[in-house]
Amino acid sequence: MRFLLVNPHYPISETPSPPLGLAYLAGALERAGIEVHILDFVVFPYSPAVIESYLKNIRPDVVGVTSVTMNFKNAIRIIKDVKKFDTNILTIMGGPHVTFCGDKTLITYPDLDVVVLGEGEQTVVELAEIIQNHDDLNVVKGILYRNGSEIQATPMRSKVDLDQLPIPSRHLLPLGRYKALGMPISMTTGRGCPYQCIFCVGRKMSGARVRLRNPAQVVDELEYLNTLNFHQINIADDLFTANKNHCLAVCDEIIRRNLKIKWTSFARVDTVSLEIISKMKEAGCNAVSFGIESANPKILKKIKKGITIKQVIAAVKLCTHIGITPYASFILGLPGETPETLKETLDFSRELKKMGLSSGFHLLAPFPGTEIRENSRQLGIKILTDDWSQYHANRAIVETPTVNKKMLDKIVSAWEDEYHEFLANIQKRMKRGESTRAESWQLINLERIVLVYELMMEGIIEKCGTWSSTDSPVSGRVLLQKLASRISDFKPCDEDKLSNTLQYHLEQGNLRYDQKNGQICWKWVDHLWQPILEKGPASNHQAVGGVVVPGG
Ligand code: B12
Ligand code: SF4
Repeated sequence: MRFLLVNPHYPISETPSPPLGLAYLAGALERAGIEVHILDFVVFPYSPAVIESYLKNIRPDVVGVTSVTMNFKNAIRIIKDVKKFDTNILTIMGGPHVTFCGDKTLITYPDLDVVVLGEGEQTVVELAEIIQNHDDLNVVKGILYRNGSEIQATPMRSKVDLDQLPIPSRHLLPLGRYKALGMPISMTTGRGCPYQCIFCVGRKMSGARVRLRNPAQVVDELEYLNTLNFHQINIADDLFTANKNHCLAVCDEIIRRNLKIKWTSFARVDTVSLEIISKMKEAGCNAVSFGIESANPKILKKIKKGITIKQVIAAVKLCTHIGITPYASFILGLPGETPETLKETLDFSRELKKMGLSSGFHLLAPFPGTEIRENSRQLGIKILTDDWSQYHANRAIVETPTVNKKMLDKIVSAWEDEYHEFLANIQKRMKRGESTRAESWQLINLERIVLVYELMMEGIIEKCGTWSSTDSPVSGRVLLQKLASRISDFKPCDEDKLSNTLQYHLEQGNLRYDQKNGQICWKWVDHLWQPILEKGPASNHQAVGGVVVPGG
């Protein structure tokens, strides 16, 4: 029995982390003795031919694809590729999109066989057993499947005990690529959120009851992640500060072990206090993200956010006082939004900026499963499209009676222009030698990320990085110059910038070369497998039939 799990493409601008959900599923499958591979199109180039070559080499019995709403179309394209290759492969999909529109999805896309609802660790293991024994799918809880022309639903599964789950199988993920792109790595200390924000899917996925992991095991995992040298670790709990005692216990354990770890987390402005924020700071937390959503009290009430402007200001002041960077997320286009409330929110974010808060703005995306979508009419929201690829929250897909798409899109375009001007301004001052070190670093880093992403997604190192060499042994610097020159012959670019970027990644251990059998071969370091918390040697996840598959 072999599983192939796939992460479909979505843009780097969303600062993706290595797909934790897939690593959890893989952990559960591996523990059950089932062979599993992961293919990640966020950091590898996608094409039907690539999928075909993986399928030929791995020969999976089941292909499972994850998706959020905005990359659902990419996910379904992969499912179609799989069925085109072999109709006998069972195709399954899970994640926060299909969990809430599984029936419709199965009806619309006959190539998809099964939808897994909610948490998938136990479900995939049971599915594997059922398929192996040729039993009926109806005994597997928490799925939707096609039975002739009918869509069958099995009873819901109760939520898992987090301490019973295996450590996520991160050795199967191309962590090195995420690290080279400067993305954070994530982990969770608990799942669930007791609040009721009407635009949120997270709470519905993980449940209103907060389930917590043993703090010592949490810190074991943090300690392991720290050895991987990502520039940032993100605690991806829906709400890390949901349970004060747990939050303090995790921090205390980090402090007790004297670990020097930089991490970030999500919080609510009404769940932080001097005690919590000071302890988080002492334990290495350097930034906290708050969902503020709107400055208008009536809107906050309508969306059941349950916070006040006074609490927002207090939380921001508290963080800056203690030395933790506060971030805020606002949503525009919420129920009750008017031109006046938009101005109120934008003005408020400017006020908070003066206090040291950085803000990110999203436009409302009414995801399947949310109260805001289900009750859109009563809430005065007009949903403009069901084209899921538009649900990225960067362009308007809803209107209120007084705020139309044009008004919302204009605000976003203005921010985008402002951001580009900001970067152009640093560039100008950098050329004149007037920029600060931090500004120059910010720009250089951004340019590096863009270049590395292009190199990865166009497969340039793979195309240009292998040549025969009879000279022995040649220094790394010479080989790097040759690589840069081969790349710039292939893809016109600034050779100095390219050389510096390659040099940087060689030094950071993100890029490496082998010199053997008369060949030089450059490659990205995909896997950062460290045996600290793993369950034994990585099994057969390396080269399969000439194609290097993720793993090992
Ligand atoms: C941390 C987080 C992030 C991080 C890291 C994301 C990442 N990919 O690593 C950051 C900040 C970068 C981020 C970005 C975005 N996020 Co986010 N994020 C979360 C958060 C809080 C936790 C996700 C997580 O790590 N959960 C823990 C893991 C273990 O669970 P999981 O991934 O859901 O996987 C489990 C199940 O879903 C299921 N499953 C998942 N896939 C599959 C596949 C198969 C085959 C099977 C069988 C089962 C299965 O089994 C897994 C194990 O139990 C969730 C809230 C939530 N609770 O879902 C929102 C959430 C997933 N994010 C959301 C959104 C919208 C986004 C963005 C699109 C932002 C935007 N522009 O609006 C981007 C897109 C990134 C992406 N593709 O995930 C929405 C998704 C809603 C939707 N329907 O699309 C959520 C639900 C929050 C919300 N608004 O309600 N996010
Ligand atoms: S507090 Fe955060 S996780 Fe909880 S329901 Fe609101 S938005 Fe969702």
